[in-house]
Amino acid sequence: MAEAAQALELRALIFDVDGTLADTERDGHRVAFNRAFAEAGLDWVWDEALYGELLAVTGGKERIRHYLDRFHPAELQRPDLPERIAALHRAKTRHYVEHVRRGGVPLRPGVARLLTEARAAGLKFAIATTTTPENVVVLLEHTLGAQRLRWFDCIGAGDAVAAKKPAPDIYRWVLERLALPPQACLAFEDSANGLAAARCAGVPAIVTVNPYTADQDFAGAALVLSDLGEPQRPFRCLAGDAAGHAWASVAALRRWHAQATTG
Ligand code: XBP
Ligand code: MG
Repeated sequence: MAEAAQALELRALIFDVDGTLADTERDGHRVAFNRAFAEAGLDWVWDEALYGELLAVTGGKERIRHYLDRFHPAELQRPDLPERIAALHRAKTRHYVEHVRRGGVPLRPGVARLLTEARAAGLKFAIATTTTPENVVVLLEHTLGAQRLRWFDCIGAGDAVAAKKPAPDIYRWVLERLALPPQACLAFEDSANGLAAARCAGVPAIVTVNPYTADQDFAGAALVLSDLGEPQRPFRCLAGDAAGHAWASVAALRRWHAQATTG
């Protein structure tokens, strides 16, 4: 007799950062890149529309290289290219960290509430992001506080792995440290690149869209939502079956995880 697949219990939540925990890109990272370019005497300007296109490439250093390839290909011949990109990116990180320290980046709806509830329910937390580790730490410290930063068992970020999203490497790196199988986790992402990374690592994923990613293809997501929602401010369910829930609670996550892992 064929046995029904035994679904694994939900044990951990793995969060992307940029676009998922907070809307960091348009007014945070983009502005920081432009400040770094101006500081270096360069006339490179990434406006909102261009930045939306450049987001197809994850990772700031990789994004600068991609921009040069498209708009200033002669730059790629410079023998000091890796050092030049690294220096620009260090300056960009400094500007971004200053921006977050000034309180310039709030968490998205439902994030702080869900973390508090999920912590009380005994779920583990991890981060899987392509951004630089110090950007993650400063964002979490300035929004949740230093105490709650310690709620995260593992922060997988930036160059911890060679291949950034959509490659699954950062998810595999995190899963190894959590010592959990992918099906015992739920990922939160905002982009097709992030969803691809989670899915390729076998982690079911919920997508909360933002203006830069709303039109992307999220086939394979467990659920696509406008945001995580609050009791007084429900999310909009854009794809999938939210099973009657109107905000992401622990009960909702357990249900969505079961739906995603039992098919
Ligand atoms: C985030 C990124 C990052 C940030 C910039 O993607 O692509 O590059 O835009 O961060 P995801 P750094 O949310 O899919 O992880 O400049 O520190 O790389
Ligand atoms: Mg993201």
